[in-house]
Amino acid sequence: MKKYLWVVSLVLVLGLLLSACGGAAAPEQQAPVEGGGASAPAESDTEAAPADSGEAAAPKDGLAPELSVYNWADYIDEAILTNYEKEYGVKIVYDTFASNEDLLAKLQAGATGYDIIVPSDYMVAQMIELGLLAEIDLNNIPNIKNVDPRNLDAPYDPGNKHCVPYQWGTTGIAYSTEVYKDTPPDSWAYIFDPEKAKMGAEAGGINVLNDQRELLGAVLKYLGYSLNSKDEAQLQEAKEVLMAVKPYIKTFNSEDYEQSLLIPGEVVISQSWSGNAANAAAETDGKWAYAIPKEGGMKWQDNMCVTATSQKKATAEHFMNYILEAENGAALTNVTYYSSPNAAAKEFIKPEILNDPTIFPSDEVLNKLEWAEPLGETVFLYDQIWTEIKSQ
Ligand code: SPD
Repeated sequence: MKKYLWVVSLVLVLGLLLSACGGAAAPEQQAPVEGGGASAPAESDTEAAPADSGEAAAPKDGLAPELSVYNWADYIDEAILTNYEKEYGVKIVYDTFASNEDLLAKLQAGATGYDIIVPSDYMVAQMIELGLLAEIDLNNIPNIKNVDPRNLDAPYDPGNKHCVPYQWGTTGIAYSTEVYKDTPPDSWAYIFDPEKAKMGAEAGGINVLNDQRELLGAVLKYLGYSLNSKDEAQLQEAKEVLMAVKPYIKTFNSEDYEQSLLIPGEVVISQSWSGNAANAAAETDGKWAYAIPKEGGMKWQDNMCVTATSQKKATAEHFMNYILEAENGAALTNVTYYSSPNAAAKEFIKPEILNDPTIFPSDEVLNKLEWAEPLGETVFLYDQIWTEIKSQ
């Protein structure tokens, strides 16, 4: 927090100096500012820098020439970015992260080059508390009307003062239907019980999400506890469970594990987000399937938010409004296979996706699942246990 304030002060002082020299551009046209030694996303780092041949068009309507978006891996329809660039002349610099904690660490290290970020529910609350998010003006995002009211005004951001919904989903188990044809994994035991984990390892391999809230949360559910547990004994027990199966875990991967599901024999079972699993199922004609364990798991919603350091709030709000257009909301889900919070998008979503209960689960299934909540001071215990698990 202190470091954050220091960086903000530095940016303000630099801004004042520039305007005193008469050389400052209009706020929406300033380039991202680097801070604290952390780098802003370079174009060569981008996952989906849209390729546009020829001269870039001038930005329309007073928009900034460039906007930086920092999102989860495998979570965009690249055509949306290209179309936005063509339509509005705003170049999108796109970069990805692996977990909410990685995103937070990046911002806390002083990176100030990101305009739009996509944190999940509990992380939105944490970031608001840390002063890392700007307030947005919903008058500039009229397509908010397209969003299902059930996805708005969540406890982590009352009144959507900082963020608007992007996509939502669940966390469960993706499994090879060939390997697990007689025993579809209906329990986290298939990953966290040493005997079953050994079998998964011998059959090809187990992947778990490289995400501390997700992985510790799944073990806590397996043990019959809340995934928001702040009880030290329960957390130590969860750590022991993980340490016992660690030798059988082939990869801790939450970024490109979907690709590894498609390589025969690479992995046969994986802790997975619903959309990645549904994508693997579609791409393999059902050689992969998805199950929500009987002990329950996590439901979550990711959100588009503007960073407190962004100099391009109006352009960021314009882009967020574009994503919330019905056709764009549908295009996102048709590519990512995650659930859409956009009610108006539903008529454009492919029927096989809209009717897939792993992508749009019933209320009965959703009621078995828990939202992750901010952990307060206990976050340090989670950090410590996570470091021990990863390093031992
Ligand atoms: N591949 C995209 C994954 C998005 C997952 N975000 C939600 C994580 C909640 N813990």
